[in-house]
Amino acid sequence: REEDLGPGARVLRGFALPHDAALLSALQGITDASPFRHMETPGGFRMSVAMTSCGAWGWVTDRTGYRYAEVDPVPERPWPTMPMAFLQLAQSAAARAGFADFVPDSCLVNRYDTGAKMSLHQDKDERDFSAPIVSVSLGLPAVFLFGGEGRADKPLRVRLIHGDVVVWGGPARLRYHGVMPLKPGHHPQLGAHRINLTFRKAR
Ligand code: MD5
Ligand code: FE
Repeated sequence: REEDLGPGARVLRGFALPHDAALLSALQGITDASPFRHMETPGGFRMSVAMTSCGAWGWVTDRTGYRYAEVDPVPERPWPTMPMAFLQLAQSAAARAGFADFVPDSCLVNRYDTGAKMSLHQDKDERDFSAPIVSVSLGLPAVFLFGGEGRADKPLRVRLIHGDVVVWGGPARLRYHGVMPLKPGHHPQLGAHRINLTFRKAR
């Protein structure tokens, strides 16, 4: 139930399954305080993925650019604290993949509704690329695009389902990646949605 997608990229199939109820319960607390919203890119496009964050730093985008912010601009309050269940899962997954001391200070929560997608991009807004990124898939399945070091490199397609965790580090940390448009469907816990928890060390 573990496979390397390439150097530095390991899938832990079902790793989050024993914790899914605790994760979803904690997520409700986060979205009560900092609701999902569709942010605007610097180029003026509305993102199809709805987002919120928890932890000291939340990733935001608006007409002025992409950045990490300590204050959620929607309620104009700090982001919700990272729940212990989130932190423990991220740390144990990172350790399992060989990153012993991962201390994320940010968890971006992405909600994909039918048709929502993420175009190929790199995660470059963090200060230290030596820390890995841990991503937890919940709800509907999605086809993840795992590209190369250049935008034009043909991506590998990886199906990620509820409970799968991927740890991206070392040589995979700056690879291009994206998510194909979400197919319609129904998940017993999340209905028509896919949720991805993206744990990062921002600062
Ligand atoms: C998602 N989110 O499924 C993904 C999971 C984002 C984002 O891409 O920026 O919110 S994180 C996937 C990731 C991170 C860092 C490196 C690589 C993949 N990679 O090398 O492919 O919503
Ligand atoms: Fe990304």
